Amino acid sequence: MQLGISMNKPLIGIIMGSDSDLPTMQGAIAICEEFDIPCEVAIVSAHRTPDRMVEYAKVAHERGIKVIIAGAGGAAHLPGMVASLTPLPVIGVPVATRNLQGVDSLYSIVQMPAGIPVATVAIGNAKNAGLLAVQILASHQSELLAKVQQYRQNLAQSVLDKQARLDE
Ligand code: RP5
Repeated sequence: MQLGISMNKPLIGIIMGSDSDLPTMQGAIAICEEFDIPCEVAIVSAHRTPDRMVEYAKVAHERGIKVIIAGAGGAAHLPGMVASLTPLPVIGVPVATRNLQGVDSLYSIVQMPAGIPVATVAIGNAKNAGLLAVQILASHQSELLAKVQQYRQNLAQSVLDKQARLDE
């Protein structure tokens, strides 16, 4: 199928319901780049292109994808529908909407009935979705696990640096 941006042998699939979700989803793309994880980016709408969604989700694991990050807004059924069609872990990103500020997206994604989980991050927090996807991959890759630990150390150091500037 014709996808959007795709690197060689992508391990993380980043999909979204509309190109209007892209600014939000950049957070996940940036994390893949930071950790040097090949990813693919595609617009896959659950209600506008349902056949494309089914096609994407059913064969993603056969193409070597290990984790899918799915962002959507409003009646955000994309992450749940994709999760129902793939054995891969799916991380949902609730995209903020104009009228309900993303509370609608959050509830649509987080309230999956038992049996088909979607790991849901905070409204608009695609960065955490990217980090969670990297950590899932890192659980069986020691080199990547070391990078995650280094990332955490850097976070801690940045707090200490801020404190040091305050103390000056
Ligand atoms: C959802 O509808 C998309 O995920 C997007 O967040 C929202 C609005 O889409 P557009 O009207 O901007 O294309 O399907």
